[in-house]
Amino acid sequence: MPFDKTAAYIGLGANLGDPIETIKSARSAISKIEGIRELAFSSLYRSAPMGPGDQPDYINAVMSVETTLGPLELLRKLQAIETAHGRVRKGERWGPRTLDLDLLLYGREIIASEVLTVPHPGIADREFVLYPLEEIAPELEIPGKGRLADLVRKCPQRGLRVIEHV
Ligand code: PH2
Ligand code: MG
Ligand code: MG
Repeated sequence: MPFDKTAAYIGLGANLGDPIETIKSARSAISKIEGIRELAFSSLYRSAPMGPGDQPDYINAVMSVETTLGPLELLRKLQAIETAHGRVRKGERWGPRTLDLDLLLYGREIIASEVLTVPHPGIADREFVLYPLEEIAPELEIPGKGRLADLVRKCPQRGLRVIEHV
């Protein structure tokens, strides 16, 4: 039986250990999940930490995939990859982490459940999400929040910069 494919967007972030290697390894792990095909991957960006300032800069990127997995199945797979990369959940809000994988968008769906909010609640005001997202999907419309290009224009860059083309 054929399954419907949905385009999903995933935000990748890391600021402990070797963040660049971790992001690359996570990309590869995500691409290998059964039921997922990578569509696009942004440049790697360096960004100042949002939240507590006493933590290293982050490396961030955004990828788009096509998937036959449902949103919760996809979330669970991403969480397993976070754990496999040494992620320890300490419950500190916006604290440092070896790997953070955020499900930013799942098709045009709006989801508000206890375990998953899509579009990601921070999507509209995070330069380290909006700019990489615009790089790979300039025409994107964020369900409930408007055109990506308009959100980018309203979001200061805060020193965000491209570090590597991959
Ligand atoms: N993630 C956080 C907290 N702060 N800051 C930047 N620059 N990039 C992130 O990905 C990030 C953050 C928690 O998920
Ligand atoms: Mg996050
Ligand atoms: Mg997260």
